[in-house]
This record gives sequence, structure tokens and C-alpha cells, in this order.
Amino acid sequence: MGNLESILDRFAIEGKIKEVKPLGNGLINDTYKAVTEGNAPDYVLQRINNAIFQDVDLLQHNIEAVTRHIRGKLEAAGEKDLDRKVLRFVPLKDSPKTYLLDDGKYWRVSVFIPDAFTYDTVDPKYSCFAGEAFGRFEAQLADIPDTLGETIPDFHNMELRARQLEEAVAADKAGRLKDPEVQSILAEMREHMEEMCLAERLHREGKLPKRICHCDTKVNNMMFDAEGRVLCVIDLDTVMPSFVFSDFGDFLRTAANAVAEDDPAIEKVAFRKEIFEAFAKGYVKEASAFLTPVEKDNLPYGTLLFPFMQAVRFFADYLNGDTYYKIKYPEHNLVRTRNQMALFHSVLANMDYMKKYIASL
Ligand code: GN1
Ligand code: MG
Repeated sequence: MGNLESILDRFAIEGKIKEVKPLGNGLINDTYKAVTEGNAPDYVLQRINNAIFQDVDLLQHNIEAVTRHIRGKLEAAGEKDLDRKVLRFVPLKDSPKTYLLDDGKYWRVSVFIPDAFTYDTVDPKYSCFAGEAFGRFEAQLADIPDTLGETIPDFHNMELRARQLEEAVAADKAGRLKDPEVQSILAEMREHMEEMCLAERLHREGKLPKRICHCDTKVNNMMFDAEGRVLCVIDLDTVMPSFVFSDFGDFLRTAANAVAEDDPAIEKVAFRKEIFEAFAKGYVKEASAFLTPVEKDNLPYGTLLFPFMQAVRFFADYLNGDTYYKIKYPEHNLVRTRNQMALFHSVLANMDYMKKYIASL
């Protein structure tokens, strides 16, 4: 039995494993698909990156609470096909825990959702579906009885990301600061830093609440069925209390960009307004039940914040010598930074338009 098979064998799965192969393209965890023989479901095996998610027990506590709560709501609403509409994590054979610590590595297993698709780009119709789905996800979790912890403390806190950037600059671990391009990116980021920390200020003034958000609403973290309807939201590691801008902004950061976040052709980076409009419409429809005026009015700021925050995070990692995000070549994080800053400018040019559009909803 191979190593991955012997890990799977510790979980209470059905059927006999036929094959285990890599799955997806996440930047943080290692993910595999375990194909079983016969009628048993297939499974997703993941090694949790515990350098990044340092409290795996809290992480799985959050995920179990979230999936239990959503499953309960779907059941109460008489939904069928539950295993395609909410993730199900498999316990260990000898304990109710849904993760395994083996030789310093953390593993978990969930049921693979059959006949489901993820996309790296969407058209306006799918974008609207996605807006509804993330709005509904937040609405479903608005009355969760469990207390969820922050699996990465201050994950989307721009003030923290600003401090981490300045720490990376001060240490200059990879000796990359001497590059004139790096200097000019840094100057530009510093220029916008204060205005981008608006959410933290509003929160301190008691004007902006934290709610349970997904916090990694990349377009490919949503599963669709063959007809294009949303089945469920995946990649729940970062579900935690945050500002609604997290989910709104991060989806548009990925879906409304005309190219991928690491496309080196930055002249092709552009903010696709039709994707913004469709997503905003779907999201506001489902979220209007709980959104406050301050949250709604600042959705354009949230749209601007996420390319900026992501640029700062990629850039800090570049300065630190690429210790956080998986990279495929040495300049990868710099290319990502350029791309996200170009998107930031494209969104910035559309602020007035976005404000008018949101006000019209
Ligand atoms: C990471 O899990 P994955 O690879 O979808 C990151 C996100 C970033 C994203 C950028 C825990 O997401 O915050 O937006 O890369 N997740 C974590 O592609 O840092
Ligand atoms: Mg992902």
C-alpha cells in the first residue's frame, strides 16, 4: 500500500481505492482525488498546510460547524442530493475526529462531488449565480449557533498586511529591494495604504460588523452542475468572521479580471464591468436581508481593496523569498503583483460608476 493509500485507510471510507491522483491547483494545500471501485463514492484527500493553518483543530471545528449548519438548513428546506450541495467530511475509523495527524502531517478526507464543474472564468449569467450563492452562504451562516475562530488571525486585515509588507521591506531577506521596479511598486503601495485601511477604521468606530464569511471566494471555489446551477461552495478553510468585502471583493478580483491573476500580459488586465454588475445584482439580492447601509455603500471599496491586498501579499512574499505561495518560477510573485496592481488601477478608474450601480440596486 502506498503512503497516500495508507493515510486513506485510517478514515471511515467506503469501497476499495483504485487510484489516487493530484487534483486542482490550490496555492496552499496539497489535494488528491481517491477513485474507488464500484458504487462507493470517490473521495478528496487533502494534506492541510499547517505552516499556514497553524490550529488544525480549530480549522476542522469551524468546517464541521459550517457544513453541519448548512446541511441542517438544506434538509429542513427539503433539498435532495445533499452530498452535492454541501461538503461532507469523513471521520477517522477509530475516532469522530475529521482529521489525522500522522508523522507531523495533517490530513482530511471529504466526499468527492460527482458531475460537478469548477471554472476559472465565468460569463455574466454564471457570475450572477455565483453572487446569489455567496450571498446565500453568508445568509445561511448568519444564525450559526457555534462560535467560529479565525483560522488565520486577521486574515483580511489590511493594516496587518501593511505591517507585514513593511517588515518584509525592513528585512529584505531575498535582497530584492534594490531593483528599481520593486522600489516603484513599493512607493505606489504606500501611497494608497491609508485609504485602503478604511474597513479597519470603520470597524473600530463601531460602524462595520464582522460576519461569518468564506474569505477565499476565488471563482474556482464554487461548484456548478452541468446546467450551470451552483451546487455548493468549496475550500472552507478560511470561513471565519470577516467583513462582507472579503467575499464580494475576492470573487470580483478573480472573476472580473479579464485574465488570470498571474498572467504576465498586464496590458490585458481589465475589470470586466458586465461581470461586476451581474455578480453585484445576485449578491445584493440574497444579502439584502442582512446588509447594513455602510456595508452596501462600501461594496465598491471592497472591490478595490482585494486586488490591492492581494498585490501587497504577493509582493511581501516576493520580498521574503517566496515562502508562502507556491511558485512555478522565480519571478512568479512579482508577475502576480504587477497583474494585481494593474487590476487595482482598472477598478480604481471605475469607482464612480460602481457606486452609482450599487446605489441603483
Ligand atoms: C490562496 O487556497 P487558495 O490557493 O485558493 C490564499 C488566498 C489567496 C489566493 C490567491 C489561505 O488561496 O487568500 O487569495 O491563494 N489562501 C490563503 O490565489 O492564504
Ligand atoms: Mg482553492
